[in-house]
Amino acid sequence: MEAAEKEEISVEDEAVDKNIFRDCNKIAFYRRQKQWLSKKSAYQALLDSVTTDEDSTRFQIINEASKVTLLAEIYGIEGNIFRLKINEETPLKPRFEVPDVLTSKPSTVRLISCSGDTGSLILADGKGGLKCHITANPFKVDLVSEEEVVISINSLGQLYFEHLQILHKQRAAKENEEEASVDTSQENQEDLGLWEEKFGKFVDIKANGPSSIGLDFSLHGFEHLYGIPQHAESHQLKNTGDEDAYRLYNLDVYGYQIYDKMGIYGSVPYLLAHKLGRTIGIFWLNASETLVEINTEPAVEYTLSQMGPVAAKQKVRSRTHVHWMSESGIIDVFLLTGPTPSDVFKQYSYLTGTQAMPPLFSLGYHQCRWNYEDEQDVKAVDAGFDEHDIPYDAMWLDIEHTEGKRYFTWDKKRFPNPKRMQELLRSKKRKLVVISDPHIKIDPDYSVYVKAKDQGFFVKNQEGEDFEGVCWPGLSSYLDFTNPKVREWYSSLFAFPVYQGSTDILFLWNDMNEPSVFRGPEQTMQKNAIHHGNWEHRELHNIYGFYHQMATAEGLIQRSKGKERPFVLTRSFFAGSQKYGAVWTGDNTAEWSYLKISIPMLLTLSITGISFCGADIGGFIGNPETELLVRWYQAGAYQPFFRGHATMNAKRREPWLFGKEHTQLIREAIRERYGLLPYWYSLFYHAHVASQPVMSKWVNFTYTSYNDTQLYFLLGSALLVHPVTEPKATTVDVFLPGSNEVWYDYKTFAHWEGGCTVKIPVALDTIPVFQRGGSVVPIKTTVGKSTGWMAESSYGLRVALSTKGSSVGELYLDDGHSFQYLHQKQFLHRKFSFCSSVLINSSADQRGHYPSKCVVEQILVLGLRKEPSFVTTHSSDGKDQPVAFTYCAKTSSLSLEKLSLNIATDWEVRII
Ligand code: NBV
Repeated sequence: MEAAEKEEISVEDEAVDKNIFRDCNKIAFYRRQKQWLSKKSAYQALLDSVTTDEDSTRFQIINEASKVTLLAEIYGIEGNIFRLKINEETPLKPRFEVPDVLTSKPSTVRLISCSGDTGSLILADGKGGLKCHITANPFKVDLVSEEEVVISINSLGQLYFEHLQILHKQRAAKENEEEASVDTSQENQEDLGLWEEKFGKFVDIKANGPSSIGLDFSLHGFEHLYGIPQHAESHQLKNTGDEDAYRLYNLDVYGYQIYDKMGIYGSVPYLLAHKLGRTIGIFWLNASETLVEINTEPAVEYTLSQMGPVAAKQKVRSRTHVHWMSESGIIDVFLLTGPTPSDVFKQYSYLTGTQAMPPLFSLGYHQCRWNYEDEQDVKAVDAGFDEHDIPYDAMWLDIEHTEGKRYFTWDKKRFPNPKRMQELLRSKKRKLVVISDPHIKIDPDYSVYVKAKDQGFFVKNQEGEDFEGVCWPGLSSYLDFTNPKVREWYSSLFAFPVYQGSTDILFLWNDMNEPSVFRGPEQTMQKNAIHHGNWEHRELHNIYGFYHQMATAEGLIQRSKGKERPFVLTRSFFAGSQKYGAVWTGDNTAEWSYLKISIPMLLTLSITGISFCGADIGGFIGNPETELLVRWYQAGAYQPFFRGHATMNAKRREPWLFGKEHTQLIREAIRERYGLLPYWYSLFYHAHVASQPVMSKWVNFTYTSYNDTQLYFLLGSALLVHPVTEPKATTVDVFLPGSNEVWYDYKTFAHWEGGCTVKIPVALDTIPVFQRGGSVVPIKTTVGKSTGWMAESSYGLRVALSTKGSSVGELYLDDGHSFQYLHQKQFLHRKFSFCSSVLINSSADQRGHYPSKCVVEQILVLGLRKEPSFVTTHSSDGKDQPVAFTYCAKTSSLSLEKLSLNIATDWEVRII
């Protein structure tokens, strides 16, 4: 690293300097909302102003104090979604509405206005399932399902809307404006930060003045809430009280503090609430800085009357209040009414899109380090994997592979022949992933800079000049990805002839895209920097990284003329980033506590749409002790994005550097991952087409039957993983959910009934994994050097029987890299079902065809109580063939080996 850079950030320094970052009380719009709300001035809906058209119902809302009218619009959206928009009726200038996140204009369902007395209005979706009850004074909206109020809006009266004003000084200069509605008593109060806000040495001058918004939602009967990543916090959201809101503000926080609600790299302003019989979601579509307070009021039972023979008891359901506050924009909120978790996932993905189908290689193991020094280093590390018989799929190059951090270039000394290096990797059926950050070095000899500058593609400062900030290359300008023209141009830079030295095995990594600006306020861009359309950075800060990844993914698709799936990893993200690739949890630390926190962090990302997520294996900062590294590989092998990474001054930690025994343990963990790839790929297909998260905790089990404090998670609905996250562990208490379930230890085949905690003995080679009875898991029976070597290898099926003796499962496969599955339906989707002692392989989707010669070679049936007399296979042409089998009475398991049943055709295995 160059000396100048060292001055900017000390990579040795592990503790987060909290003075660099603001907490709620240092955020002016938060203080203003709190102060104003304490005065309790209510809004009133003017229901005689109601108008209805095909799409929406509109009416005015007025606040007695400010006298400014707001316009509310309520939309019914296909699939049991309600949308409420509130904006000023006649704002001084347009307010920012987040573009590009909704996948298309959502189809509306006409809401019919039913009865309602003078002070209220009832809207129904026509099917009678859901109603929306609007009360005029004070303004409140109740969403009612089956006569029960599910969500109330503004029942705490926290609707807050700062109308745009003319700056007092300007206004005073104008004539005839005495009656303008600015509250001048507030203007002088500097600490309210209306036009100017100070933080340390930074002053944020607000050309548009205060523009903050807020609204409360009461979720009736709900006490379990999840979502609003990204925080290094527990999966279940905690009560925040009044002073400790979850902050959504994308920031580069090196070695972020854990169990903390401060904003880190990405934001998804979406949360889910779950109770017996209903799951709902609230999606707050706003890209400015946002704070969320959560407070649960427990259920209370009280005596209504002491009169009469029996004192009547009344129970008030518990409810959780969610208070959203954003610095700017409009109120645009989607209420997803479920009722099942699966419905909510579909409703959310209907709005923001589903997880991109990853290329198969990207589900393998990734080897990264800041930095692999040069071509020789890459070659040696690559060879190390073969030498130690450890599979891996992608080698990663960090910022030093470029010519002075000029992205899209190569350091000529270190990487004199990048194509040669990629050809070596290609010959091993492996890939290369390189970094590309959004800051562009200011250098008149750097063509990317010159072209962007000439075309006016950089974010601007207040003076209308290119914004300049310091980052890795030194003084840099930042591409304005919010401009579609910039995205189009950036995408074109990935074309093979333009990106010299790149080949089709090169994929991308987007870092520092919060954006990270050294010496900037909170290490990011000033809020009054100017973007395309003259919007201030404050309006769209949280969506900057989303656009960067979008443009990169688009570039990779275009370089292949639309044929190949991209792979792009991003650090910063927003709602909908799942469409563009994978996300990781940034600069974590090589400590046991960070291994632990990776589990709730990834769970939260997964249920908010971002299934393809992971944490740096081993911890980015520092040097993990060997045991921690092994345990981290074991956990990471069962998490969606699986990459080892380390910072520049950490010791080398390729898997074979820790002695034979530990190499073997890491090898084993990685091999387990590769063995399960058919299951992983099928789960991702399910996420892609049916919106279901790959990793989850309570989705298949209600909250009454799950345990938030324990660090386990489910992969799909078949596997439960409880990684060992304690040093020197000899046992792990594993909670197995679902009182009607049976769970089988993946290795020993021991089984337990669900709904209880079991003590599992663990050694250093134990990864506690359990298969749910009732599931079939497809695996590969042999593991290759990389996913590419395994395309033709045989399958195995692990059939774990339910208490009723049945099970079902699926397998999805295609070429693993192109879009042919989509355009030409070149895929296989098979269904396996076991019932009445017969296992059937049938088509799950007749539309798909893929000429696979692969066979099912092994079948393992767990939970078979009786030894069979014989086993036969029955093919679709009517032929029966006896099969040799081994039955183990102790573990109630049946094993069939050396089968040769084509995966693509229908057949049965009959156990008699
Ligand atoms: O590009 C260097 C690193 C990268 O290795 C890491 O994964 C990112 O999270 N990057 C941050 C910038 C430097 C961090 C100190």
